[in-house]
Amino acid sequence: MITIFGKASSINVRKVLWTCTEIGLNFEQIDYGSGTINDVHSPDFLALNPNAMVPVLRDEFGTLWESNTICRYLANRYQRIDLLPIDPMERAQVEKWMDWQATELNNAWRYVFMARVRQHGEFQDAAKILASENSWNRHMQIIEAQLDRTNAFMTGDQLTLADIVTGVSINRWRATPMQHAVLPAVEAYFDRLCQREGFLTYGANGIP
Ligand SMILES: N[C@@H](CCC(=O)N[C@@H](CS)C(=O)NCC(=O)O)C(=O)O
Repeated sequence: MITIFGKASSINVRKVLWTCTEIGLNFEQIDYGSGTINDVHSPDFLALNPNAMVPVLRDEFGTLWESNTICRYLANRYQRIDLLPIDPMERAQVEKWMDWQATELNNAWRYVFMARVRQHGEFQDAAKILASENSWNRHMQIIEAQLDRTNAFMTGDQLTLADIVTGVSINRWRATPMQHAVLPAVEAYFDRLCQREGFLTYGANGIP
């Protein structure tokens, strides 16, 4: 049995839940993280992930943390070469977007998301909110240009792990109250993703 530790409101947990759904895996999900009754700082959880963060995956083979690593592991374990191709360049194109999402894109949205969605008191500097909003929109323009090229998914005609990490991020961008750049290719892509059960359940499910 696969167990996913982490709340379904977490963007990083949602990537993993969507990947499981895309592969057709049975799993149990246990809520962990702020806002749930299960504390990531408990000794039991820290033994799973010393970073005190979700998601964590546990299966018969071992325990893993880091959401993108978990998604790659699942695609490899269940031989879903459509989600993570074998050809080195094709695979690297998918991983490029995964790394970019985890580093560049995530850093862009953090401040304005904490301010506007989480309404966190420590994230209320107006200049920083604007800078984060502008940076987030600039990063979204990069996705727009890529989707203009492929006219389908992030790396081509097929859905890959690049779309799972990008899709949850686009949902967050659309659902965060702020000024949004006009991005028609991103909107068409969002509609395309909405045809997938995994995205409807864990991506476009009303949670930013
Ligand atoms: N790089 C990590 C980041 C994980 C992360 O930031 N998780 C957040 C939720 S999205 C978390 O666990 N926060 C602590 C909490 O919710 O208590 C990954 O991709 O798995």
